[in-house]
Amino acid sequence: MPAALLESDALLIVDVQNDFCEGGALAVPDGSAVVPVINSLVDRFSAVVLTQDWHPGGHSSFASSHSGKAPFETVELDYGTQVLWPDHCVQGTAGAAFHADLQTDPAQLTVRKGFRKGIDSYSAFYENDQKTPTGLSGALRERGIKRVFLTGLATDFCVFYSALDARKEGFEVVLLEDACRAIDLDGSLARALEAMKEAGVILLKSSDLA
Ligand code: VGL
Ligand code: ZN
Repeated sequence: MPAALLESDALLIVDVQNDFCEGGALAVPDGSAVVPVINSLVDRFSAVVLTQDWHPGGHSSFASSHSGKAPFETVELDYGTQVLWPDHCVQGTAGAAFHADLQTDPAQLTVRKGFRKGIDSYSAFYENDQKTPTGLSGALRERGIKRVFLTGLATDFCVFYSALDARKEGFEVVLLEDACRAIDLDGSLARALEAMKEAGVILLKSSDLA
């Protein structure tokens, strides 16, 4: 089922940052493999948006901010259960920079997220309280975007929550599976793929684009 690209399509490149790639603080297995795939796509879309995980030091999603807690344990925050992570993507650090080989020049907008100390933000659209918008929906709508193609890291966290929120916001959503890689914590990848399919997200490969 090849998909022909339209003017009303946007490419969303989620968190292709050094800390999520090999050697980074929260490395996603094979994370940098998404870079050449995404680079082959950026010139095919007229709307290209990057997201950048962008935490202040001491962020509430860091295990180091909770005494007695280790990375990948959970904690209850005001807005619900939060997975705790190693310190990562701290504002202005090399780990927060985009992968050096990622072609960022064609992107017109960068959405930074997770910059409020007390609240994490996986989704490119809403923070983890599911109420605080990033402004991305409005930006896409004002440009006439109807369909969002999702790529980047990690399939089962930031890409996943972005996909669900994009559906809630009324966009058609395509997940380009070979342009994403997962953290896969306790089966989170399988759960995310199932939930995305249920929400009407279409799973394709970059080679399916006509
Ligand atoms: C992400 C965990 C914490 C992601 C960001 O980009 O998927 N995951 N911060
Ligand atoms: Zn983060």
